[in-house]
Amino acid sequence: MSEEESRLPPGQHISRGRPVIHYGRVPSFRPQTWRFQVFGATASGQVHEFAWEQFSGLPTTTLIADFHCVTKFSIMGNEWAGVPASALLEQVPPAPGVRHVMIWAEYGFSANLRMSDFARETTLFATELDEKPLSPERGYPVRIVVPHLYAWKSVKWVRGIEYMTEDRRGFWEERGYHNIADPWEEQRYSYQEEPGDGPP
Ligand SMILES: Nc1nc2c(c(=O)[nH]1)N[C@H]1C(S)=C(S)[C@@H](COP(=O)(O)O)O[C@H]1N2
Ligand SMILES: [Mo]
Repeated sequence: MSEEESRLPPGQHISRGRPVIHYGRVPSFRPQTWRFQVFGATASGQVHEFAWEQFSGLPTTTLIADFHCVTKFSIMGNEWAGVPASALLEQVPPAPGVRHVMIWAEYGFSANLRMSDFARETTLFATELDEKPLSPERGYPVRIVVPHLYAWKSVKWVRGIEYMTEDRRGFWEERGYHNIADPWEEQRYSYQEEPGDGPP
């Protein structure tokens, strides 16, 4: 077994290339009108908006991580750079009862995360892959990367986050995929959920 194979979650194989997958069209980026919104249960009770100039001025970090698609291929050793989720939590703190976060993208695509997954050190709003700006089909100008969960949670073309006191399913979670999506537990489908894993 190679070193990379030893990093594979159960049922996954290493992809040769770097496939691009998403539902729908690739949106175009208009820096003048683009806004990143933090809304829902913010501590201030207000919606916070970042223009592209502001968002791209936030402190960044880098992360090397593997990427596991629920369709069973994994892309190993991606080098991401971007704004850590923790920086956003500091900039716009959530209200005390917030336990979940919805990630919102262009065209209304969404994915939900538990706050504990969102707040992980390795959760990043990536603006670069392998030292270059993201390509349009990989999420330009910004995608979230949540490397410890199946890759549909790594939403491309992110436009905002919603702080939530109650859990709610996102786009794929409503369509039969697991609410939590831990690849090490092979949490692929919603029928595998245990009580407490998702909203009733
Ligand atoms: N906005 C958006 N983000 C998305 C998707 C999508 O359909 N729309 N698909 C997800 C899925 S299923 C996967 S596997 C990864 C693929 O990322 P990649 O195209 O960079 O390989 O993006 C995720 N992010
Ligand atoms: Mo996927």
